[in-house]
Amino acid sequence: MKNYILYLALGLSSVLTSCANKEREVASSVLNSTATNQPIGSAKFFQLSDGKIKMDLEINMPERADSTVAVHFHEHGDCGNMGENTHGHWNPTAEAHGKWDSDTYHSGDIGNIQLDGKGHAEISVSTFRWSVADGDVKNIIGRGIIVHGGTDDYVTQPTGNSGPRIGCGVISAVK
Ligand SMILES: [Cu+2]
Ligand SMILES: [Zn+2]
Repeated sequence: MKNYILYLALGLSSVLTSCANKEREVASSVLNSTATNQPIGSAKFFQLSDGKIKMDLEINMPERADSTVAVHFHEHGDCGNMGENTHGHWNPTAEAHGKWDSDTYHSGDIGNIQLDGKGHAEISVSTFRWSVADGDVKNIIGRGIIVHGGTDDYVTQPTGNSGPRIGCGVISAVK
């Protein structure tokens, strides 16, 4: 009987834990080629139980196999004019452009991503720098995501000299 109660308690606590840890998708973006308007990838955002938001980013650009692209969040969620309408890097903390997790960087400075022999890459980034709360300066909803065809040098201000805008998406809320 004692064992039975113990197992019941363990079972219940694991159910509660798994609910609490469940990642909820809160936003997403389809990335399209600025040249052809065809999909080249996606970003999915999940609210984590520790308060961070996690982005799962996938890129598929066979024409860019075995090269790097550079990814940033840009200010405006408008991919018109070959991505130029997204304007500059989203910068809610008024920091300098830089490498992710360095001393100073924009909150969407994802940086360089290595594509494999098929032009594919998947990365995950989790951070307290993002939110999906209305009125929050960290809110990522409605921002643009730009894929650049060059290499982010992490130094040149305010862009990293990352090259042409080859892909673009808009971050939308998932209800
Ligand atoms: Cu950029
Ligand atoms: Zn930047």
